[in-house]
Amino acid sequence: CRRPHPPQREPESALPVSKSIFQKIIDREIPAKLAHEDDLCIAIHDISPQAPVHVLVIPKKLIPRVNEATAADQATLGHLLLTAAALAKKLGVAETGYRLVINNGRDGGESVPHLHVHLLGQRPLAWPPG
Ligand code: D5M
Repeated sequence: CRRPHPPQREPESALPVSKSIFQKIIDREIPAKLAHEDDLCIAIHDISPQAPVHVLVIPKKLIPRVNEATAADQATLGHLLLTAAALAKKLGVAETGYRLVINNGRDGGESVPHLHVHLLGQRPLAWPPG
């Protein structure tokens, strides 16, 4: 028969799903210097530190960025901040001060599409950020 073939599309499940670098770290497929781990998150030392203390607090659940977080993520989001504050104490920067940063999207400077909170400290941090 001469029926035109509609363009074939892969079913959603067959599309290649590439894991983010952080998912690979969570799954222990690549190494990282771990600062903390619990049921909801891990924290690792940044591979390219921008301050003497530079740790990333990363939820185990894949939330690409804060823009995509939903009400169901409320407890996880709160946990990330409380974990960052606890790590600031553990790493000795709570007294002098520190900064928590979440880069969101292109103009926000996001480079890894898996939500993470940067904890930066142990040096004076300029404001406004670049
Ligand atoms: O931040 C992404 C951050 O992730 C950036 O500061 C580098 C860091 N990074 C990238 N790969 C690794 C590995 N493998 N280990 C530790 N840290 C890493 P963003 O806010 O998305 O720009």
